[in-house]
Amino acid sequence: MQRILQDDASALDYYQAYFNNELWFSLLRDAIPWTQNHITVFGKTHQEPRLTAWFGPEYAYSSIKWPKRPFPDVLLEMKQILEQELSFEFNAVLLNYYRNGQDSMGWHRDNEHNIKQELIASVSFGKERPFKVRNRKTKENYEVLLGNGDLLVMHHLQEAYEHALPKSKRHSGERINLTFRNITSI
Ligand SMILES: O=C(O)CCC(=O)C(=O)O
Repeated sequence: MQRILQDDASALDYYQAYFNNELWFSLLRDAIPWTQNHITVFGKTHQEPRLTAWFGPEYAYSSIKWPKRPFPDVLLEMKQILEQELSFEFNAVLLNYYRNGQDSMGWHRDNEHNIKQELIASVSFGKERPFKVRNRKTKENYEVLLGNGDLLVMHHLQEAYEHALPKSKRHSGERINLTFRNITSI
C-alpha cells in the first residue's frame, strides 16, 4: 500500500493490482445493466459522458434518482473482500463504465451528507486512466494512474479535496470503476 496524500483530516491510499484477476472487466461489462443518465446542470440537461449503475439503498444526487437495488452475486464477493481488508462495512456501490477516452467525470466531491466519510473505496478494471485529486483551497494536485485491479481508498477526503477523471486522448481504452460506500438511506 502506498499513501498518496495525508494531512490532519484526510488520507488517500493506493493498492496496486489489489484484484489481480483479469476476468473482472469483461464480467462486469457484460453482466451489469448499464444506463446512460441525463443530468441537469444550471438548467441545462445533457447525457452523462459515461454509463453507470447503482446497487444499494434508494439514493439521489444532482438530478439523478436511483431506486433501491440489491447487490448482485458478482459484486457481493468483491464487497466482502474489501470489507475484510479495510475493516469497514459497505452497503452501496456506484459503477462507472468509460467506453473510451472521451467518457469522463468532471471535478466533484462524493460529499452528499448521507455518505459516511470515514472511507470510500474505489476499484478500477480495464485500461489505465489518470485519476486526479486536488485540494480545493491550495489547489495542490495529485495524479494516480489507475490500472486493472487497482484499489484507491479515500479517508475523509471529500471536505478539503475534489477529484476527477478527465477526458484523455492518450488513455482511450475501456475502463470500469466501482466506488463502494456506506450510506444512510434518504
Ligand atoms: O472513475 C473513477 O475513477 C472516478 C469515479 C468517481 O469519481 C466517483 O464515482 O465519484
